[in-house]
Amino acid sequence: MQTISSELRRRFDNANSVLVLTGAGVSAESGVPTFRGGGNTAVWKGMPFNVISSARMVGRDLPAVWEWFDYRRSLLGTLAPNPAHYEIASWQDRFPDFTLVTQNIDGLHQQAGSKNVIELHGNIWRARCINCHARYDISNGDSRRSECVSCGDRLRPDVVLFGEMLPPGIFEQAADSARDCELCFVVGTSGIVYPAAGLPEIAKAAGAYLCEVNPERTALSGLCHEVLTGQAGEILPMLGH
Ligand code: BJW
Repeated sequence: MQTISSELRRRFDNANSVLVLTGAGVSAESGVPTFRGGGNTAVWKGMPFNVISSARMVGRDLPAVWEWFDYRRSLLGTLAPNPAHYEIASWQDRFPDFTLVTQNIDGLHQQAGSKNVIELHGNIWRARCINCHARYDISNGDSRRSECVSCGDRLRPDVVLFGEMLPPGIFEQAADSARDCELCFVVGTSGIVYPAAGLPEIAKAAGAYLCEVNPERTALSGLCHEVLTGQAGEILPMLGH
């Protein structure tokens, strides 16, 4: 059974500024498949996710990209936040300076009550015009329009695919918080997708104490001061209580 070290307990109890970086693993206990390590989303109709979730595929076959995201929205519509999401949401009232940065596009942190979430890779519940970049909420019901009201061009999912830039300023905002934090948690990410995976390095270089929460070792485990081995929904509530 994983325990919390006295060093981490002391730091957690006294911290002013805390940053949490989450990845797909934080939603795994809600039933959202991760990208790496098995699950239904790793392959879609014979295509690996890094092929279908790519800038190239938007150019080549936008309807196929929509089919993949429509399927994932339909799955997500049946799922709910888990204890890890709720625990992280409670930390925004616990620490004077708290930042949540997520690579996830599922919106489950917000559903659990987290505010001001920095979403590095966009949100599956929004569409965006490929021409004028107007954004549309597509969280209500199954229907979504396929053309932009403003300019008539095609819509695409408002998410960051492989080979695409992050939304302007968003990484810089996360990096500023990483530079300012005393304690940084890296939860449920394989830590191989950049620039997100660079945030813990930035935090450590600025003097933060790094703690990973993951059932498996990752590309970032060696960088962390402490590794808590286990499911986020079990480990994180141990910290808060
Ligand atoms: C649990 C658990 C439980 C299970 N509790 N844990 C520098 C070097 C090399 C390459 C690059 C570089 N900089 C940029 C690149 C290229 C690329 C990249 O990083 N490639 C790497 C694969 C090498 N990056 C990009 O393209 C980014 N853009 C960019 O950098 O722009 C500049 C540029 C432009 C053009 C050319 C070059 C540069 C954009 C990245 C966008 C990522 N998009 C995706 C898809 C989003 C849409 C969709 O959902 O379809 O985002 S990819 C996918 O990976 C998704 C995730 O957010 C992201 C990270 O995955 P994550 O969250 O870590 O999940 P998993 O599945 O990998 O891991 C789950 C973990 O959970 C595991 O560790 C489990 O053990 C754990 N777990 N159960 C806790 N209960």
